[in-house]
Amino acid sequence: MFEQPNDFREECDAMYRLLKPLADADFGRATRFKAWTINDVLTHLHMWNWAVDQSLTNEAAFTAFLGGLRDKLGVQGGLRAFENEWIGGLKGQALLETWRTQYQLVADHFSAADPKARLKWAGPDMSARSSITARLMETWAHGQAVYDVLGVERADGDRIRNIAVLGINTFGWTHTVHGEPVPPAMPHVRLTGPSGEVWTWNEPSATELIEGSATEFCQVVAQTRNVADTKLKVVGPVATHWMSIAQCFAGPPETPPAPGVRRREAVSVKPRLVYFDFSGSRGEECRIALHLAGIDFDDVRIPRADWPALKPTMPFGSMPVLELPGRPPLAQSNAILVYLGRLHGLHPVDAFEAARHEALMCAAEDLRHAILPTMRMTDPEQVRKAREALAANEMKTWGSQVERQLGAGPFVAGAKLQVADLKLYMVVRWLTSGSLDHVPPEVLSHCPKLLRLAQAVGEHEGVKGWVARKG
Ligand SMILES: N[C@@H](CCC(=O)N[C@@H](CS)C(=O)NCC(=O)O)C(=O)O
Repeated sequence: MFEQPNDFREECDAMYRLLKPLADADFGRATRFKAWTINDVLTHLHMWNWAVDQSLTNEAAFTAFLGGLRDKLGVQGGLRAFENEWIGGLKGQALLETWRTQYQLVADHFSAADPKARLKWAGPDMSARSSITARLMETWAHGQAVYDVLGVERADGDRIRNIAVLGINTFGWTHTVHGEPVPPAMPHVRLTGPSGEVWTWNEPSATELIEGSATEFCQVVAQTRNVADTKLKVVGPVATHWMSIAQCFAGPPETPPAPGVRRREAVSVKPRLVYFDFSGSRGEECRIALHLAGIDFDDVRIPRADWPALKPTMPFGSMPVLELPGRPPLAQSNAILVYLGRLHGLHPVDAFEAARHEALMCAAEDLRHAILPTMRMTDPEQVRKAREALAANEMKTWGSQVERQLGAGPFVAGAKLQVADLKLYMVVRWLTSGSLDHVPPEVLSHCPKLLRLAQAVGEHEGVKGWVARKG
């Protein structure tokens, strides 16, 4: 087992998550990479993912594909025209799903392969490890244009170390492909990875040196940014020249983009709260918190039918998930609420008081988890018994326990609404709504403070504003 197939899968999953909420028409948007559309990028990645899979699992099919490609390249309008014909008009979400199915196969097949196995490719044969690393690099490099056109700052993982290594290993190739002699000594390279880890290569040197963000180094060697558009510290003639022509990919010499040409579009990127398309439970409490915090966010609602495909790409296979520009996705409703609460004055500053609120929020989650199995039962009689038992025991006990922890109110902290109140409100609203079969709406009638809290949240101007806004 080697790590690159999984790194490849994670890079693809991240882009899948980015693209899944888009409308079909959005895939036609032209990027800053040779005006390729998002459809073009996915088609290109998909065809070569398919090809690498053939190379691993069915060499004869790969050879036939390559022969066909070479025959047609001469008579057709180049590789893009070939790829367009190959994909047969597939576009938008349908293309996205096809790309996803194939990248998963590639990741599965390479995970089971011998990393040293020699595989055929368009250029010289490569090891399985190099082949899948090249697919990771291609996905990441072409992905940059997609993130850029959508105005999203990508949250990289340390898996980009694979691309940095490719950049280092292609120092000689970069010069050779440009018809230049390879300098006898490489500059010292010192990069900081996305996690803060520092990676170094070659002998320390103050006179030939490249230093800075690993992401920016990878962008330069993959030619998705001009070095002048980065904050990399580049010292010495060898380092300076290398960074001006670096090319970590095969093929003829390519000229890096001119300064300023490849960049993130200046669209204002809103935070996104991703959840199912209904106005309750963990998603709704996070939406209300965002609204109370005054944050303009995209309320992304995932249709049930799309969930099975998205589930494995979520941090914990569940929603809600909060996506902030340049950050990895944040899951777990309590973590989201506390994060928002801390930043926007909706959570106590005092550490102990904050922990007390968090305990109430955890208890609300415990109760939800106790109810969950009854949502999956199919036998009506079994549901009835289980719900009646819950109403008589866990729900009553939970209500009494929370009640004991409430003060003069109306909210947990007194006069000021906090995220813990939103959590309790959403659970109380659910239990007392009559929508949970066999749970009487009076189930919490022994908890006047808790009921008053829920009423006060429902009557809070900000909360009412959110509800009214959603109609
Ligand atoms: N502990 C998690 C639980 C998340 C959770 O179970 N979410 C439900 C919706 S409320 C979900 O995603 N269900 C679909 C699934 O698990 O496949 C949290 O608080 O966010």
